[in-house]
Amino acid sequence: MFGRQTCRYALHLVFIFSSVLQISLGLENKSEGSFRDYVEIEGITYYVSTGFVNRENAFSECRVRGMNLVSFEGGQWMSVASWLRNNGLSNNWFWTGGLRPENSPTWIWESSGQPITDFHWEHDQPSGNGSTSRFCIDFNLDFGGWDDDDCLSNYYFGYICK
Ligand SMILES: [Ca+2]
Repeated sequence: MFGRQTCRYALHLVFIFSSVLQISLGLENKSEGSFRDYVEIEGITYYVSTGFVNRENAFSECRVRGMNLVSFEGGQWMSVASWLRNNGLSNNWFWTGGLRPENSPTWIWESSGQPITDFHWEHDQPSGNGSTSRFCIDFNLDFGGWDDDDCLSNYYFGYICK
């Protein structure tokens, strides 16, 4: 009788501890700005993920969803940046679909092949000028905007599909 009561008490404690653990893990995720979902911004559907992947996998994650890594045309950079800030994701790194092909001086949006005309580089970027490698655009709003990295570099960032 006593044993069963003790056992029930112990199970109750385990339940409480696991609830507390789930709550604290949830808070931790939130403070790290963890996010993975489809969002609509100014009438356009994006998929935003803070999961850490290299450029190649970011590209294929978007293709799997029938989407492309994000391009920013018109006022889309401003509206997406504003959405990210409002959702606590201004200090996350994201891969975009912007790149400069090998041996080319021209930055393009990979999805359309169109030259990029409106840039939002960090003050000391792009740093890959002079390299003949294929460079890809990523960004972090709190760092000040766009950065360029070798597309084959093993940087693990979030990504945005469109
Ligand atoms: Ca750079």
